[in-house]
Amino acid sequence: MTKMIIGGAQIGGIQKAETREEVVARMMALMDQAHEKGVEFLTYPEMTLTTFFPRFYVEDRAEFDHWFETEMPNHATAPLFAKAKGYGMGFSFGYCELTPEGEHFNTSIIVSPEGEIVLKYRKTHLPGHAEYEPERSHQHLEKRYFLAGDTGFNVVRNQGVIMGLAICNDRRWPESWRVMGLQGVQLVTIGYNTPSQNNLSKDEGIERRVYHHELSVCAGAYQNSTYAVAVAKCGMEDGNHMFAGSIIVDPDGFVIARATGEGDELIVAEADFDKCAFGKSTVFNFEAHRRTEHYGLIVSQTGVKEPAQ
Ligand code: ING
Repeated sequence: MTKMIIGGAQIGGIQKAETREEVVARMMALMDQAHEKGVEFLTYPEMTLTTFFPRFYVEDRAEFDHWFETEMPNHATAPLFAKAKGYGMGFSFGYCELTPEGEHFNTSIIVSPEGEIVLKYRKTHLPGHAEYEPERSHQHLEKRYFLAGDTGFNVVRNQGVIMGLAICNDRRWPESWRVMGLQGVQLVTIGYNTPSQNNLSKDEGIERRVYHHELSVCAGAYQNSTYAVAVAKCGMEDGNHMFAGSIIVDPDGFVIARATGEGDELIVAEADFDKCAFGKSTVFNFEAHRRTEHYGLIVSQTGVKEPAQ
């Protein structure tokens, strides 16, 4: 497979009161549109099934277990899996996972056209904080409700393409991209829920945050010569705004499709995965150009250690 029509299914705000079934119906409507446009692989956002509940604080975390899925597929999502299988369409989407062992993860999966989960990824980079912090304009408690992911950044050959997963904040960390790049990734699918304002700096407007989002995805795609689909859950959720800006980026780091609104919206582009090969064999021929003997600090050191004087 060298050419494929790929799609991004941007999802507008999901209110607290919205049921899984209502959300899945919205997802299936976008899948129908995608099928009509010949989409063969469709990416949905992070936490596609629920509102972005880490904006709310609860003392007893168990109160929020109802936001999590204990099995996948399940009663609510089975129709989505069936529709995709009927269309012969692969897809990825994010949801909150509660394991039988009681672990809570921010998870995304890739599902093959045959309806099999061929890759599961648990979000590595959890932004925000674990305790209520009154100085913030709004809370961002992913560190309270999720464990840091234990899967790492793996790839899978799906539909003849080497595909990988990242979730939201992961896109800001070059390590996320490079670990997949070192596995030959040709399509990185990313869902995100990004608040439009910085909860510690009211001066950072939405434009700067959208710029950082796009900068991160375009840089990651270019520096690893891979396509990327980055899809938002966005718009208003119970009075809280998250920015849109869903994009499809080619292996040279150029945006080739972009959402125009803040609601449920499909973006589509034709990917020619042979285009990945040129960058991987020239500018980003890792084997020819990387000097790993000088990269040790990236793995051996977590935070910054400045020189003594
Ligand atoms: N959201 C945001 C994101 O990384 C954030 C949090 C925004 C971190 C802006 C840093 C700067 O897009 C999630 N859910 O990770």
